[in-house]
Amino acid sequence: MLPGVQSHALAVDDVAGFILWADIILFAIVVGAMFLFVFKYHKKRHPRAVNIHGNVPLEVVWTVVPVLLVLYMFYLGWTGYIQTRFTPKNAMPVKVIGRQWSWSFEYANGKTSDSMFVPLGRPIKCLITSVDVIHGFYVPGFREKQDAIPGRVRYMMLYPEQIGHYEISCSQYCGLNHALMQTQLVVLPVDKFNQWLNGGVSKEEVKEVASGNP
Ligand SMILES: [Cu+2]
Repeated sequence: MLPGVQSHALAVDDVAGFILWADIILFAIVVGAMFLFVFKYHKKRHPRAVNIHGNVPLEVVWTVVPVLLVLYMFYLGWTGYIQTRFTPKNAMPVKVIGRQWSWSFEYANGKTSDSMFVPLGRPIKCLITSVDVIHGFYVPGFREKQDAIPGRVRYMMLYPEQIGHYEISCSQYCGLNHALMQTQLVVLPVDKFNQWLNGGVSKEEVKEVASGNP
């Protein structure tokens, strides 16, 4: 898995890790008990089967424990999710447009680009749409994705916390060249970003600035 590059990504990894370990432990308990019972209650040792009519404490335990586990998973997932739904006042809007088969980005001053450039430390409100079929705007390093739906604008928050280049791809199968629908999210120092936004430097130059990081 790619390294997570923002606190939200780490929250997602925490939930995935918790669920994975809960699964491994529950799997070991269930399969372990199965093998134990096959051995312990083999007909050689228990020639006569005994009928059991319920066990209230046991039933309470196997109801309450899974409910608590699932609620805790929900809590972890929810707290991570709301981080991506909350829009801070200083958020910068960037239009994200999906098409067969490329992404383009549009800034408030009308500048457009085929790679996404964002300044370090400023929340980015991606306003995501599509001009043809359904695409999925996906930034794996940030553990975030949002469908791009024709005729609708959906949003997704990004919190760039490290300078660097990050992969962007399409997460909805959208036709022949779906797999090639890739570009980059480039997180720049604020001054470089502003220079690029106002046409002072080329995208090759600013990409150079952010290289050396992931
Ligand atoms: Cu697509």
